[in-house]
Amino acid sequence: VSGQTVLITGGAGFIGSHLADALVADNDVIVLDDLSSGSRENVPDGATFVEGDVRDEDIVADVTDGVDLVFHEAAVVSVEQSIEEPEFCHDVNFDGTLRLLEAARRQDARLVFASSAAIYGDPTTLPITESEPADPQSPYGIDKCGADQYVRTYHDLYDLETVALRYFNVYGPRQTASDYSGVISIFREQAQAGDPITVDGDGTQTRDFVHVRDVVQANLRAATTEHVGAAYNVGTGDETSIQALAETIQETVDTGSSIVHGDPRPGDIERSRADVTKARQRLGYESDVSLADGLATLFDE
Ligand code: UD2
Repeated sequence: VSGQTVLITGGAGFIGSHLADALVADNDVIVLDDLSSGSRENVPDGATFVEGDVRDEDIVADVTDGVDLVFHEAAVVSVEQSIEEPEFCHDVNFDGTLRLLEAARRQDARLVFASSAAIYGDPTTLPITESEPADPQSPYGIDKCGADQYVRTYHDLYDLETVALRYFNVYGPRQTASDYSGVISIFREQAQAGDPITVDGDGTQTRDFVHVRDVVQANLRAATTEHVGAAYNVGTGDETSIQALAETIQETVDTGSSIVHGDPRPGDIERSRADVTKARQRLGYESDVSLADGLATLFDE
């Protein structure tokens, strides 16, 4: 990707800012972010930063004027928060995506969408292929599911170049630890403080943890692929239980943290593991970062 005008929504956030880093040298990068979870320092020098919300039609019209390519990463990322505030999450995750699609249609810009493995709910078979029936179990999953369908249908209806990337559990540098952030950043902070590591339920639930570097790679490939109008899983193909994750982090950080078990989370998915064959074949995507290596570099920082 070079010589393009690129909008990254959520570009001050965890995933979007890594994408901005990868693109800023060779493209005109515009970052739209409301700083609700991202921060200004994440935005690389050379990118144009606009503070604003994807729900705001005027701002979206402004920042998309003249763009060639949109990476739509802005979202409420927490499944838990979506259960507490379903309407708010719907406005951002569903309506926000539709707004960006309309803007992309006006500009005839390619749009790459941050979809999610949450759309599959509890899958009927593992590993999960893209043809697994969608059965989301949370407002978050429902909105990502509808938005993912919209993204692909905009290709069919309007011949817009769109790609939906179904992220599995993304982790890496700049993922902040809050009540609503990803489990690795939460466990890391707990362990570093010597506090108990809080496993929800018995910890047998599994996830496919994919490093943000792999997610950036998938996005760059999606930006140039000819295989548009499609959805692709972005994971590693491995699964790790939350209990095993807690133990690894406990041992790595070694501050004497205990592991405690709380109630299972409502709407929590039992097992998740990506089949990444389609992304490999059509996008040339290959996961480069194992969980062991990804955690090692994270804890070296
Ligand atoms: C993550 C993403 C979501 C979506 C999905 C796709 C985040 C915050 N959420 O949802 O956006 O893309 O993956 O697969 O990145 N857990 C604990 N203790 C804690 C926190 C979590 O045991 O303190 C467990 C939790 O019950 C769950 C697992 O860890 O089984 C992962 O939870 P999560 O919130 O990191 O991510 P998930 O899979 O709900």
